[in-house]
Amino acid sequence: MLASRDITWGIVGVTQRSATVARHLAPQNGLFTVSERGQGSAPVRVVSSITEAISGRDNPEAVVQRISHPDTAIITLTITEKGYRFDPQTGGLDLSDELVMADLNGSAPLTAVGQLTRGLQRRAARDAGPITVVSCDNLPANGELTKRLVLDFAAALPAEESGPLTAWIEANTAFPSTMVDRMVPATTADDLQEVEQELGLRDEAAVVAEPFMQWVIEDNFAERRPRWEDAGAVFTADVAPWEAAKLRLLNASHSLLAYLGLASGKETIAEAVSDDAFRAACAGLMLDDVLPVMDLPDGLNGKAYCAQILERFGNSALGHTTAKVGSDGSQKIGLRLLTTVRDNLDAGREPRWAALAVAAWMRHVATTAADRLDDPLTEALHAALPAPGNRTADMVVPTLLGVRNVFDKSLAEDERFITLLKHWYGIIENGPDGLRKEILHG
Ligand code: CS2
Repeated sequence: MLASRDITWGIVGVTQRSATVARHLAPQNGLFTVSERGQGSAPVRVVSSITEAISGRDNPEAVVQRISHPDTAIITLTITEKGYRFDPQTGGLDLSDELVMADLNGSAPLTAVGQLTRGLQRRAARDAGPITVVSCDNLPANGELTKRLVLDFAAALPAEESGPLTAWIEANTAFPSTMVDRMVPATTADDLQEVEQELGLRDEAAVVAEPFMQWVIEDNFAERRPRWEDAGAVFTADVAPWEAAKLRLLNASHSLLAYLGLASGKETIAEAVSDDAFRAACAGLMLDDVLPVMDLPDGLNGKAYCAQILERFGNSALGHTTAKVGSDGSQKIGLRLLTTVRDNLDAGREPRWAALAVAAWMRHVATTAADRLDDPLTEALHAALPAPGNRTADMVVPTLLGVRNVFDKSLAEDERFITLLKHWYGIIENGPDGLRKEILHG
């Protein structure tokens, strides 16, 4: 049931690297179910907002066409951190990325930023009117970042194209920032089976999620928008403190749990957080390392927010895997953890728990074979590592700190941080019992 009863809107769904979801949705006329798992779950729901599903990899032209269509008013992006292809050192578009270069050279665009900018370029040519781009990913100032990447792409085009396109983007687009929060693990074969039993129908595109959901959106739209507030979205003038709280408290402790779990054979986040020591480490990260160095949004009670996060992690009906949350670490730890490390060091404090998370990530990288490490920087990370027989704390920590796509120079050279990382790395290496002891009594 549509909360706003407004049926003039619909969604064209676009998949990026894998065409699977588009392939599953097409024969179902875009219909799919959402099943909540855990306490307070609502009954299974059929969602009918998707009018068309396109594989952006197989049909980039259709994506460009859609973006330029006068009926399109809003583009939302949920493409994960690595989908943006930005250079963490500059915050700008990574112009050395092969796919970005190909998109700039005029081939059918395959990157999200390429498709978006080419779509805007055609929209300008068609004079199809203003449009809003809404990033929904876990990145600080995700709206500003997306705008910057689009403008970087436009600026890298030949001068006769880039000038007019940049001017059109400045005059006709809005890029509000948002904070989206809902844990949605990858759907498994068992989930599909369960949904089939509940529904009496097979849904290949079924989505399983926790009951909790939150969407805070900067009230900055170029044109019309659906009444998302009728379904619980919150519009506000400044999303930044909400995003920061989510990234640095929820996502950071999610990553910590994932790497602690991976180091000790825990398959899910719920299993990891049910371990007393790991739960204490998470609470330590949030309460000792993060809350003292950050400003919370008005109206958010820090301690209650952290307690709620731990409770959500404990949802054992969800099956959120440590492998999934631990994937793409090179793209996540900077945003989630290193700001906290920096702020603590600057304040003369010890980022004990944030350093534990980074050390646990390093250990995960050093102990996972290159063909099994799920990370876009696997090649660079493994090239930096010492030979397998030499992967001790003293060897691994400095070599991984040298990967400039992850650590900036000043942090990589901070003796206090290096000492903490080596300390934790050595402890993790000695096995889960010692690790638990050190966390609880260290
Ligand atoms: C998770 C997030 O996979 C991850 O890295 O930390 O996807 C997390 O589940 C969501 O941000 C929750 O809103």
